[in-house]
Formats: sequence, structure tokens, C-alpha cells
Amino acid sequence: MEVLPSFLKGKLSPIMETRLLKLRNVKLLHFLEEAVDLCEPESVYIVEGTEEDISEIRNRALLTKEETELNVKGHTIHFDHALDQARAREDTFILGDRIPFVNTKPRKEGLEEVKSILKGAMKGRVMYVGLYSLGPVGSPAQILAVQITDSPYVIHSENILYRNAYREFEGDKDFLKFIHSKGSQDVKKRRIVIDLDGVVYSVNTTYAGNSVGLKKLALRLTLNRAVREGWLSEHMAIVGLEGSNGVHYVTAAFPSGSGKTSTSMMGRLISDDLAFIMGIDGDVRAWNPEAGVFGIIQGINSKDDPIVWKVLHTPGEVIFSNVLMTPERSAYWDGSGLPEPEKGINFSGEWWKGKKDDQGKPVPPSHPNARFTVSLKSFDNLDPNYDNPNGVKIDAVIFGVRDYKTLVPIAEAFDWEHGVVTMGASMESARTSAVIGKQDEMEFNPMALLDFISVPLGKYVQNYINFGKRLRNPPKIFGVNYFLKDGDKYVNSKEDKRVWLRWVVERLEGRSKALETPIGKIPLYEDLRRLFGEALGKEYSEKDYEAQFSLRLRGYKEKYERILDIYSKIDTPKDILHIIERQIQRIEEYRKSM
Ligand code: SPV
Ligand code: MN
Repeated sequence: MEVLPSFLKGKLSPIMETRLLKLRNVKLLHFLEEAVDLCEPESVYIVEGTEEDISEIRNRALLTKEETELNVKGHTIHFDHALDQARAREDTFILGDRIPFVNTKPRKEGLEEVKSILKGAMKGRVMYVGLYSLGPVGSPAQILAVQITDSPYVIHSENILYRNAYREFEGDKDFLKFIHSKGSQDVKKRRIVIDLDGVVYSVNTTYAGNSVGLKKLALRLTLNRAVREGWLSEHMAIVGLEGSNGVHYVTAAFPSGSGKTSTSMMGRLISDDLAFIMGIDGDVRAWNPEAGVFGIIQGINSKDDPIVWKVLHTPGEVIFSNVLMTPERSAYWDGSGLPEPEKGINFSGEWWKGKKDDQGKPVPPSHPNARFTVSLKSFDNLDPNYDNPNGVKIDAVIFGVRDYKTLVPIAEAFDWEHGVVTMGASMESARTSAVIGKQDEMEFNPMALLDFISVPLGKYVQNYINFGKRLRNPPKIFGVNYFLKDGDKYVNSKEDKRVWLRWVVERLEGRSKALETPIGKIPLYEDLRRLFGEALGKEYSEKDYEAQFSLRLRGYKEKYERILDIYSKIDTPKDILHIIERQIQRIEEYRKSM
């Protein structure tokens, strides 16, 4: 392949032309042809991922004003449209047949609609082509992906969040395909359209959860592939916890904004958001598909989050999004513990204390879903194995929810199936600002994947169970809830997470005992008293234990009845229903015996 195809004539500089032709990847050319014909860009920029390349993209994000420099070297700020501050569930569709809990659209209709919006959307603009690997290059978890976008901010984010893998595209390798255009930023015409066997399109949005294809859009594709191939593509952090017998790696699923990033800061960091999990020689191994963090910034303060705090105050590449920019050009966010500025610029434009929106509601200085984008390499607790092609061996799996009313802070499942079904597949959690919609409503959110499921749920859960059956020694499963309240008071403080994670390690190493209850195994008072002392230097009374661990049986029973009802109405294998039924039965028997 020595000659440039005609659709690219006049659109590539000589350097870009060499970059593209060197790869000899016909599939890539076909994909570019589709994108160029559809979006009609002025020119095309192939991102090789060299240092100069990366700083060039960053400069362009500044030139297009998608980003503005802050007063710390390397720090920039980006604003999304005021109505484009989170994942847009209502505007996101998977093409094809109906799947319960998934927003679907007939294929032809969905494609026609999104293509009509994308037609000519890049006129007069540069089309950037980012070439990445999800997962460490050369690992069994490597999945190549190409991002096409007219937004330097999107490519800048991806250069921080993913592994540039230009060289891996040599030859006719396959890859996931994403086409994004910021369009005219008319949110009424915002569409995110996912073709599980083809291209993912996204337009009239810049919020990263909708525009950065490799993050949550890719998750729909990899989850679907994982179920077909018998592995797991999950919304999970991966963290290494030190024990007496070495480091134990755990994966942890939490709905957005419910403690996933903070959990990943409690040990050695591998991943804060996503995990590819495979069975290799009877063991579970996990990899981070990403190489950076797109984290929620609200509430990050120097006392509770020293590691992240340092990252956000050290020179180096950080993109802040939708925080407040003060007149001194520093970033301010709610819950930082610093005094609120009088004025600045935020997602609503010019901001001052007491500003109200159209409905008369006060506009907060920073949006509750404001974020920071930063490379994993900036974190002091990064585990050296984060890029290891062999991944790390997983000893435990955690399913966490934001439940104010019922679930105990921590419980251990009886076995793999019990944990997968009654903890993971039964997750209900309060909605947070990471999704556009009413906050704090409880919603069914199995494995924290509600928005990302791309196969029938019963099939997905069955794959999870089968995955465990093929293992020599399945990981222990734990359910956690950092948010239990007594009346309107939380029964735990933020730092108590440390104790629950210590208990996980002690259970793995056989140093803490557990009490069998109808819902699973819970900690003993004596162990927790010791652990609260050891980990936090805190007194722990029997009253504390009672507030945290007396089982709210009625709540549990109602919860599992709701869950049974949900799974009974969809195509769920009988064995899975039986596991839920037995849980309800155990709770009832226990209630009667009291
Ligand atoms: C989340 O909300 O779970 C995130 C950010 O990790 S987003 O990319 O919006 O999904
Ligand atoms: Mn997430």
C-alpha cells in the first residue's frame, strides 16, 4: 500500500500520510473512508502518540478553547455544556432487538438518525484518529480501538486515559471503532448509538462518559464479547491489599459515585473503574483496560484523600472538568474543605455566590459530577504490575452499593454462586450525579452495570456463574455498603472502609472469624474491635456493632422479593431464581425463629 486512496487526497500532510501508509492496515483505511465520507473533515490527523504528538494535541485543545490553562503547570480546565454534565442515558441506544433494561433502537432507524446528524459535522475541522490498546500491549487482555473525533479535548483525554498503540495496528488487525463529533453542541440532537458489531457513533456531546469512546461506550462492546467468549468485562476497580502473606488483589464493583475510586486508593492501585477478568490456568487474572483515572472530584479533600489531593496539586498533566475556575485561574470544587470563592467561571458561564438558575435553584460553584482526568502514573500508590501483561491474580471480589436503609457494611458470601447472585446481580443503589436524572432514587443496578449491559441479563449472570465453575479456587465474594444510616446519621465514617478491607484480607488469610446469618457471613464484634483499633486507633463499642450489623430483616426480605420479581419476569435460568428464593426462605425462617 504505497498510494493514498482518493478519499484522503488533500486531507493529509506528508507526515500524516507516511504515518498512515506505514501501517498497511486496510481495515483502518476502510474505517477512515466511512468516517471521512460521513463527516467531511477538512483534514485528518493520525495520532502516533509520540511526546511531540501529545503536546501538539494538548495545544490544539487550548487553541480551540475546549481547554484553558490553569495556574499550575500542566493543569487545564474543560467545560461541558450546562446540560451535558453526565452520561445521557435517554440519548444512548444499542442497535438491534429489544433487551430488557437496555435502551435499544431498531438498527436501520438508529443508524439513519445518527448519520443524518453526523453528516458533514466536521466541515472545516480536523478529524483526529487515535490508535489505542485497551489493556496492556501484548497481554491476553489487549483489545485495539480507534477513536475518530473532531475534538482535541477528547483525544487529549484519551492520550491520558489509554495506551497509545500506533505500532500494534501494523497489518490487518481488528479494532473497536468509535466516531465522535462535538457537532453544534445542541443537546437536543445529542445521540450515542452503539452498533455491537460495528461502529459506535456519538454526537452533540462532549462529556467524556458520552464522547470518550474507549471508556463506557467500549464497555458495552467488551461486555458483549466477554459473555460470548467466557470472560468478564466489568465496572470494577482493581486494588492490591497488603496482608501477612503478601499482597492480595481484589476487584470491586460500585455504581458511579459510591466509593470505587476511594477504595482503589486504600491499597496498591491497578484500576479505579474498569477491569478485564479472565480465567488463566484455573486462576483469576485481571487487567486494567485503562491507563488513567477520570474521577469524581466533589468531596476530594486533603484529610480523607491525601493521594488524590497531591495529584491534583502537583504540576503535571491534569484536565479538570466542570469545576470552578477562580479569577486567579485555580480550580475550586465543593467539598474540598477550602473557603468558597466569591466568583469565577463554571459550567453555567460566569458564576458568583448566590447565582440562581432559570428555576430559581442555586447554582453550585462546581458541578456534582465535575471530574479530573489524570494518568495512573501520577499516583503514589500505583502498583508496578499495572502494566504487566500477565495481569494480577485475584483473590476476592467486592460488590458495593449506596444503600442508606438496609444492607450491612460488609458481609461475605457463602460461595461463588451465592455471591454472584445475591450480592452482585442483586445490587440496588441510590442514583448519583454521574447520570442525568433524579438523584438519590434507589435503582436496580446489577454489578454496577445498569447502563452498560449489552446482553440479556440472565445470560450475563449465567456467564458469571460459569466463569467461577471453571476455576480451581474461586475468589471469595464480599458485599459492602459504605452508606448505611441509622435515622439520618451515617453509621460509619469515611475512613472505616479501611477496616472492612482489613477484614477481607483477614478472611482470605483465615485470621478473622465470621458469623453465619441468613444473608451471608458477617464479622464478629471481637475481630472488629481489634481491627478498628489496629487500623484507625479507634474505640469500637458493642453499640457501634449493633447499629451496623443488626440485620434489618424486613428490608432484606423486601429487597430480595423485588429482585426475584425482576429476574422472574425476564429470561433467567431456574438455578439463578432458586438461589434468590433460598435466600428469602432463610430470612423468613430466621425471622420466625426469633
Ligand atoms: C462513571 O460514571 O461510572 C464513570 C464516568 O466512570 S463515565 O465515563 O461518565 O462513565
Ligand atoms: Mn465508572
